[in-house]
Amino acid sequence: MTDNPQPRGELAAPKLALFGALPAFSDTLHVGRPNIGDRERFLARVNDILDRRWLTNRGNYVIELERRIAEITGVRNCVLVCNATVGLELLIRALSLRGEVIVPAFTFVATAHALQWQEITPVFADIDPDTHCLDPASVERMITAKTTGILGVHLWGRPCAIDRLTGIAASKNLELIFDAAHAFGCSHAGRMIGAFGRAEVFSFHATKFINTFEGGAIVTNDDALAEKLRLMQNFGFSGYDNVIYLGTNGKMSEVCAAMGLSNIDGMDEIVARNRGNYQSYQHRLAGLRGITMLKHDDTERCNFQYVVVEVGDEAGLTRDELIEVLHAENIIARRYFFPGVHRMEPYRSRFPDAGRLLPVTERICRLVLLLPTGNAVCNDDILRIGDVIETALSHAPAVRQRIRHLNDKP
Ligand code: T4K
Repeated sequence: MTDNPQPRGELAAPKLALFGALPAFSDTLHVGRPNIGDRERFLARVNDILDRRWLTNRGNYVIELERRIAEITGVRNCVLVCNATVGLELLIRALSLRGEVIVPAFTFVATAHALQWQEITPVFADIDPDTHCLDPASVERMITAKTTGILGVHLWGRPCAIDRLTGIAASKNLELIFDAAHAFGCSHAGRMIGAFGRAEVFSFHATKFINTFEGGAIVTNDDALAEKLRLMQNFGFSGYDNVIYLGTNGKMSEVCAAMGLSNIDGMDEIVARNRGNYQSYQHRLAGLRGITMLKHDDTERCNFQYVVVEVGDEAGLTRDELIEVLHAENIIARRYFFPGVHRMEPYRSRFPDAGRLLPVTERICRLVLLLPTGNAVCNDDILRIGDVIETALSHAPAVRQRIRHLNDKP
């Protein structure tokens, strides 16, 4: 018995929670469930931290994690920070960016906020419909006399059009930096992400491929820039009692670094699990009308941290209707990065018409759906998620009618 039965004489009810069936999952399944590496190794490191009573301020684990990240990315300098947002803010400030910087609007809001926080205007360029990353042609159109830089985002771990952006930045004398929050462990043209532009910033937030609870890293081959970032991240201290620069507190703690090291120890297994999940989704969703999965380049390294699906018109249900179906089944799919940063404050008040210049961003914001993956999700879960999607699509008119009915409820 449902608490809100389908009206009589309506379309036949499919077996979905929206119609009163038991949800497909009794526990909720999340996008961004943290990957947890080797628990014992992590706890051993925590014990060591407690024994040594060295909790933060560039302890052994921070130094070791910086070394490991520099090694993995093949970049000379790694500066760990408390999160990627602060990492971006430090980098933008260290490079003395000002005026306008070109960014995508299809990104997490932190990319634009990091600029605006320093009173730099983020100017939104459109994205490529296939990669969801900055469209270089749109970037070129957005350059003005006030532009000082380009901040690309390797969304979903897919590299930006790095070569074309590098060419544009060089020809216009602009700084080029990357928000690589999603792209640790990914490569472009055989080189690891981290090595491009003047510097790149990774996120190690709990929801990321490798997490340090909260955390991030700035990586660069520019030694002078790294030195400056190190000072800025630690109040400008150069040794005891000697402050030589304006700084803030952007440090990572030892326990966070210990978590990062334990996750990096298990990095290959995390990638293997993510890749397996990605392939399972590919098989299960293949042939479902209107459902397209974002592809990765097989010749490059990828962390497969995000399973990104577009729900096209042919699906018979909108992305938002499908989300309602999934949430009722306790599958907490997400519509990242809806509605687009240009439609969030303070940007939407300042540039109310920005969307007119961002047709691809506007369309992709309506279509994209992220499905749960990571080491908390197994093959059976994916088959069940596929069943839910297939059932919903094959009963699209009834599902749509049911959603309207539920939403009309007084
Ligand atoms: N640039 C880009 C392109 C980014 O995507 C991000 C962060 C940044 C920059 C900034 O990096 P950080 O400064 O954060 O290092 C989440 C994350 O908070 C955010 O870090 C991330 N991007 C973004 C894509 O996702 P929300 O608002 O979606 O978080 P929330 O609380 O809804 O969590 C997401 C899902 O993860 C939920 O369904 C629950 C699950 N979850 C989350 C946490 C924290 C867990 O299962 N366990 C957990 O501990 O932003």
